[in-house]
Amino acid sequence: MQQQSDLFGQDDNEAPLAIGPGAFCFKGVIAQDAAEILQAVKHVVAKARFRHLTTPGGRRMSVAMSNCGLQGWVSDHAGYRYQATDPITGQPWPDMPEVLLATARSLARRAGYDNFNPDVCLINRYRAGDRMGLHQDKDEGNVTAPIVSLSLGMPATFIWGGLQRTGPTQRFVLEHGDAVVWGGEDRLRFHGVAPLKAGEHPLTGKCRINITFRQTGSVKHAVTEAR
Ligand code: MD3
Ligand code: FE
Repeated sequence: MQQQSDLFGQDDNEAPLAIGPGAFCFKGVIAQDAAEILQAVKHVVAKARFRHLTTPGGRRMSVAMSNCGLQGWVSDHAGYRYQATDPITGQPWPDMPEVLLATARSLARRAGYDNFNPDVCLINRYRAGDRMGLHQDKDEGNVTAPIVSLSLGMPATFIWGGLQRTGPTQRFVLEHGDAVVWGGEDRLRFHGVAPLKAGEHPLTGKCRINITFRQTGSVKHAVTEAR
């Protein structure tokens, strides 16, 4: 990984922006590593292709997904879950590329979450109009570990609510190169993504790539305390 940010990103040692008691945003922090990260994504999806999962209720998700790591998030008529094999190929998910693991661990540590050991890396691909409805991420056995998210390519409006589905929401834009770490009391907040606007980015074309790192608790010796 390179050691300097671009003109508009945060420096490697700069404190992140606290957007909640346990949530921290690093604007532009991965912009310099974007090409390398996208290369790693390309490598993963060559083995575990992007696919549209079906919700337990039978709806096709507009966002296309893939995974790497020891576990992957899947959804079908039977429910949402993590599993060690790709349902399309029956094979284990591709290994988590070192650049992805190192980036996630470094960002978690900088946000105050030491010993983050993600065993899941979920890769989301948004095209124009694709959205993600308000939801909580609670399928991980270990909700004391944070989630680290990386945004690449087209910008998206992120919607952030509270611990109940109804109630006030905040919106902010996640842009190319941004990373956010969500832990502590913000870990179980409802959140979603507004429909992606059409456009193009030099590195990703017409899409947005979001990468989230999670710890399901299946990693042996994982430290489960957030701080
Ligand atoms: C806030 N992805 O994959 S990442 C998801 O941009 C997901 O693709 C969105 O929500 C995306 O589940 C948002 C940011 C994010 C991830 C996890 C969170 C925000 C979060 C967990 C708790 C609170
Ligand atoms: Fe989520």
